[in-house]
Amino acid sequence: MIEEKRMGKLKAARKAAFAAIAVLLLLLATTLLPTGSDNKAKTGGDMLMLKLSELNTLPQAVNEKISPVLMEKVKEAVYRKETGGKGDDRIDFIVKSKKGIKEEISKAGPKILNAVDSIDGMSKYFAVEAEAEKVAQLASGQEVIRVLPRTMFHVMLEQSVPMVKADAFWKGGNTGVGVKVAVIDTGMDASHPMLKGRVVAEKDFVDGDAIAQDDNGHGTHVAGIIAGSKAGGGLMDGVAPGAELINAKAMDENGAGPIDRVFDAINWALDPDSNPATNDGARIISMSLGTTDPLDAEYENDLKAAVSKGAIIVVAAGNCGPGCTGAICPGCGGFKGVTAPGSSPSVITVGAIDKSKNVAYFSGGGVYPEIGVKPDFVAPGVSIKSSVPGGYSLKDGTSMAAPHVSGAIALMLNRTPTLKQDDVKRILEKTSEDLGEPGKDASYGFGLIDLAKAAIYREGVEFKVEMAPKLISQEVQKIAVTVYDDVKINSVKATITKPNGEKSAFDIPSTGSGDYAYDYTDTAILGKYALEVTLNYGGSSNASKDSGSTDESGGSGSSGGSGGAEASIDLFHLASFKVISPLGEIGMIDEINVSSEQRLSSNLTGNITFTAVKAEETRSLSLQLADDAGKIAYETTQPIVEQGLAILVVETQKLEARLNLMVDVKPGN
Ligand SMILES: [Ca+2]
Ligand SMILES: [Ca+2]
Ligand SMILES: [Ca+2]
Repeated sequence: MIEEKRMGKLKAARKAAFAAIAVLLLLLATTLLPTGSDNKAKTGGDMLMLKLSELNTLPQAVNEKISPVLMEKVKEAVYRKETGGKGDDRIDFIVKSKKGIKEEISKAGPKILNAVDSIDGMSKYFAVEAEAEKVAQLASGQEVIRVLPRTMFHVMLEQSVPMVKADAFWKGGNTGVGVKVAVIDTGMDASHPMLKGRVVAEKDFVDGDAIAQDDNGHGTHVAGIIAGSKAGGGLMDGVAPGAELINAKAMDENGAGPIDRVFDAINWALDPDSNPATNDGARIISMSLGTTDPLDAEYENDLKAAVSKGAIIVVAAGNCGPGCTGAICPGCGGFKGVTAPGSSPSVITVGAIDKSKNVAYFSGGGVYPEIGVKPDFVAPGVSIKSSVPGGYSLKDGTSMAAPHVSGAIALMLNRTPTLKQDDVKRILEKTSEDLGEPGKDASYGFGLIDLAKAAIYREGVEFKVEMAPKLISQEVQKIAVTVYDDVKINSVKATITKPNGEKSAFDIPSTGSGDYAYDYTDTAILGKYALEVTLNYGGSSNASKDSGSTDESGGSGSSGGSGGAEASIDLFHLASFKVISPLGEIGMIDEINVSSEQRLSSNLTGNITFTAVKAEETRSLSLQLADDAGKIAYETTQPIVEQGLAILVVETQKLEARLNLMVDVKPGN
């Protein structure tokens, strides 16, 4: 609700500011203005300064609700107005508020352009048009959460599919069938031979109707890269020719669209029939759009909400790369780096490379505080051939690179439907071809996605290591490795780091199909042993038949090679086990918890608990508490019986006894 009382307070605050500044300006005017300068100039100056000052002296509670980016726009508009500059002082902005207060917002004066649920469904975004000054008034409304810029996105401008090696998935029968990919763009020509039968849902958020026609060409091009198919008579296949497209038109014929429309499109794409019980929502949201404006944290939360609802968001890195100079990259206006929302940590960001795997001059990248390196990956984005209304055309841009990754993820989800965004990102990270500087870098991210590697990548359940978590000294540790998938295993190697830091490396030999076992006998030293098992598999499928089980792993750094040969992949499993004395764990206790406080004070009872290792054995436990000078302040010895969890109650008389616990378990009689 826009509260009248608060509005009153705000006006009062403005008046006070007005008075204070008026005095100050009078002084300035008399000292600084050249003599003879006319009244008009003086008045103009006064007006401007006063207005801007008002904005600078808003009550803190109001000011905090206004996005800094929007505040800059407000000041610009006020400046324009006061200096008699061209343009309207009415601006578009967004009021984020509790739901159901549309009327209150209307009453406050602005024209409501759009009303969209936030993606977490908890609040509402009202896109409004009003005088710039209304921003402060609206921010003072009690039910208003934040007043934000109406961030405008713009779309960014092919044999590229073989470069990401999509056929590795196709051969396994995974072409994206059953996976829905939403494309938030300029619409699609659904009758194009390449897209025939591929579009399962569409909505137009520009016209507000049910037909999301493409009046620009960009969306049809992007759609063809993701899920175009020869099946309907198309010239070529996209990355995931079996995937289903959700056509959400949020961008107009000029390729521009405000953020509320984009969010509206995302909300719809996640559940097109507005029935949570039906499974018609997009798993992947592909956005080849961006803005050079920073994205408000409030909007970031919506992207995060979409991901937590199970969506995987793929965004172009934008076309404001380091090679951009004025005329070449007209949309950048001097900005260099990754455009938003590509710059968001909540999305998978894609840059563009050419056919020689060199980063495109326009491909955005950078290292950002708290976010790290962007983009995350690169994909082909120079001279990409795909569908446009009425035919085909070549286009350049990270807009073309992002849909390669969206299509790739559709293939991955076809094979493993349970993958979430983090899983997908991790698998692509582990399998991408590192380009440029070693490791993740601001030009290439983790590198060029490599679906030949991703198609054979296994993790988790498919590779299991079993052994005893605890051993008595001199016992044999039996390490068993089970491989569940029908893949060619090159080697299973292990390294054990003993408690004294010594390492021993050995092969774990095969004991039958998918089974590997090794008896480790060097267990004399008490303590924790770290085990690392490295499973190497894959490699050229031709070589695999002949080489049998010999070790010829190319290592993790081996490249994809040519002719579609598969690279080998290392998988790691880390584990540890403990070797204890036959008498139990002398001097070692798994867990010690003081359940009261870290400092024991006078008359405080502290509970010290520890987990017993060997039951049915009586021990005694002595506990010493030392004071600041290191002196023993308290000492007790009590017999305890270890059965599961033993509890020792300690009472201390001394104030602030320090928690220098020295707990020593000795075998009892
Ligand atoms: Ca339409
Ligand atoms: Ca549904
Ligand atoms: Ca690199």
